[in-house]
Amino acid sequence: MLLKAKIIGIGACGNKACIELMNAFPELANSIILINSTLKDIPVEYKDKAFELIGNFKGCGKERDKANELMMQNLRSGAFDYPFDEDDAMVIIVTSSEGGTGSGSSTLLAKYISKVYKTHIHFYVFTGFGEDARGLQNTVDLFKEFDESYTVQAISNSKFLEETNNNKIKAEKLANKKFVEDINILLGGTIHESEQNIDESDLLKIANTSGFMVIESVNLDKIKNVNDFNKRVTETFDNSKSLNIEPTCKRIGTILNISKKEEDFIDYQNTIIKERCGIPYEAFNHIQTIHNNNYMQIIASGLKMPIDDITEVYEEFVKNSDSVDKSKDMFFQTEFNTESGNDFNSLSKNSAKNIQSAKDDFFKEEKVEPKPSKVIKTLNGEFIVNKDKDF
Ligand SMILES: Nc1nc2c(ncn2[C@@H]2O[C@H](COP(=O)(O)OP(=O)(O)OP(=O)(O)O)[C@@H](O)[C@H]2O)c(=O)[nH]1
Ligand SMILES: [Mg+2]
Repeated sequence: MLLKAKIIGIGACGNKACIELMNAFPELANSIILINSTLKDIPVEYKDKAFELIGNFKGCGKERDKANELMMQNLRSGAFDYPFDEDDAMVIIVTSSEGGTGSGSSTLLAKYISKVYKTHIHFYVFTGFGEDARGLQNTVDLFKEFDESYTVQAISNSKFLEETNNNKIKAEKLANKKFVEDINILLGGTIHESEQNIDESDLLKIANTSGFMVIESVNLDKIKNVNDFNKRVTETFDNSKSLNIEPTCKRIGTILNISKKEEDFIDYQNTIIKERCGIPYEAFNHIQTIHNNNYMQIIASGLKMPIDDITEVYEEFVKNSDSVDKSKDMFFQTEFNTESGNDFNSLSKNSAKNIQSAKDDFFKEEKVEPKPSKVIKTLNGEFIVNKDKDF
């Protein structure tokens, strides 16, 4: 792999997805950390990679507040810390959005790592099947807590249901497989030396761009001509498992693996990709010929956050539960300025001697008590804070 990263899977979903990753790429084992509020579901052979959050709860029962509180206790006491490595290009935090532990504790951990160690944060989120108000609320609340500096990828478990005959377990497994493929692409595992190279710093630029990211892989097996190529790219985006994107990307990387005899069948203008992802500020194209395996992998970054999807989740949530404060609709606004393009690594890592004071600052700013997350509108128009009872 070209890039080094720590990959932290939090909660049951994050744990399972990262175990899949470890099985597929054993060389990543030392970079993977599993965190949960209970380790009972983690198979014994992976327990040495796992950390159980110390506290009063074993499982957070979909309660994000409890998870946040647990994470704060563990960070504050030093029971858990990010094993800082200045060679890490990023920390990838892997979690479901609908559960408690992963959804609720991951954003605090991200904030801590970002503030104290100044390492870039990449979220990989699995949205669920949207079956209950709590899960929908957790999804909206998770997205609201993302910082604009993060890179965020999100794929939807429910988009895999069609190909599994509505079998949810199979859908989750397929989503995990997609995650494994994406991380391999993101970290440069599919890039081989060639004449048309994406190098480490190109990939770092693409990967560390703030905003939403999609990774797609187009199968170019037995491709016939340019029309066929464009058709396959179109189908890939139509069948994307990502939350929906708008054509607003800042950077695109493509990794084209094509045999000599089929290299004239490619649309090197990337017309469809630009239609779907936007005109990038910078494009990086890699071309290689490895065996007879024809494909194009696409990483588009700096996209606007998928506000339409999250608004839809929110509306579904409102339908499912009465009298919820409308201010929850306020999703952060990503601003797209015409940046200079030199900011990709502006987050220079913290030096060891600054880390303790950064920790002190972090804990001073952060309240120990979790913020109450439910605000209910009363008949006379006042807002009262309601802790957990109604949900
Ligand atoms: N893609 C995928 N999704 C999963 C997997 N396991 C659970 N999920 C999804 O995760 C959501 C439930 O969240 P979990 O990750 O189980 O919850 P948790 O973070 O452990 O939190 P609590 O148990 O509520 O404290 C649902 O939307 C599930 O569909 C998995 O292996 N892969
Ligand atoms: Mg759990």
